[in-house]
Amino acid sequence: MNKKNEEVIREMLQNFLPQDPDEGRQTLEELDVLLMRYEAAIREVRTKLDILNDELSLLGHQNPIVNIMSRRKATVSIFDKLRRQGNELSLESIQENLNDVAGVRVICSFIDDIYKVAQMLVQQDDVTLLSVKDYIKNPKPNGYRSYHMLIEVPIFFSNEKRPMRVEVQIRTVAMDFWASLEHRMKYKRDIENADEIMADLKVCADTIAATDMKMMEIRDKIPPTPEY
Ligand code: 0O2
Repeated sequence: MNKKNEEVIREMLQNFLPQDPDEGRQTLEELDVLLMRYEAAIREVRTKLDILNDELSLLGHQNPIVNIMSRRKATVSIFDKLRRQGNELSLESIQENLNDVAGVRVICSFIDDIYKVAQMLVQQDDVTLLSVKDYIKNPKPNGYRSYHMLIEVPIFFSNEKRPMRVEVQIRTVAMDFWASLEHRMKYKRDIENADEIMADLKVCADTIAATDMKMMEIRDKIPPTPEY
C-alpha cells in the first residue's frame, strides 16, 4: 500500500469510527453484523436462482443459467464508494446510499433466457423489485450490455425479519466476456492509446450483440434434444 492510500484509509477509518474506543469497538461489531446480513441475502437470492434453474432443466428447457457468481463488496470498496459519492461514512449511510453491497451475477446462454430468469425471480412474492436498468435494450455508449435489477428480499434472523437489497446483473456469456475485459480499463487511467482500445471494444460489443441475436435464431432452428 502506498503512502497516499495509507492516508486515505486512515482518514476513512477516522470518519467512520467514533473516538471512544468502546463505541468504536461496538461500531465495528455492528459493521460485521450488517455485512453478514448482506451475505445472507446473497445466499437467499442464489438459492432462488438455483431452484429455478434446476426446475427448468427438468422441464426440458435446457439450463437457462450457465453460471451464478456473487460477491459481497469489500469493506474498503464500500468506504471508498461512499467517499466518492460524498456521502457520510456510517452504517446507516451504507444501507441508504449503496445498492451493490450484495451483488449477484447470472450468466445465461441466450438473451431471451435473461428476461425469463428476471421475470421468474421478481414474480416471487417475497421479492420486491426496486428498479431496473436494461442495458441490453439501451446499451451504454461504450457498448456495455447487461440487465440490472435492484431487488429487496426479506431475511429472517434470530429475532427479526430484515429486507435486504441485492443488485442482480443478468447477461449472456458473450456480454460477460466483454464486460470482464472492458472492466480492466476502469483501473488503467494512464494507459496509452486508451481511445483506440475503447473504440475497438465498442466494435466488439456490437459484434457480440449481433452474434447473441444470431445464436437465438440458430437455436430456434435446431429441434430440442429428446428427453430421456
Ligand atoms: P464493480 O467493480 O463491478 O463493482 P450504482 O451501482 O448505483 O453505484 P450505477 O453506475 O448507476 O451505480 O449502476 P449501474 O449502471 O447499474 O452499474 C453498476 C455495476 O454494473 C458496475 O459496478 C459494474 O459492475 C457494472 N457496469 C456498469 N457499467 C459498466 C461498464 O460500462 N462496463 C463494465 N465492465 N461494467 C459496468 P461498479 O461499482 O462500477 O464496479
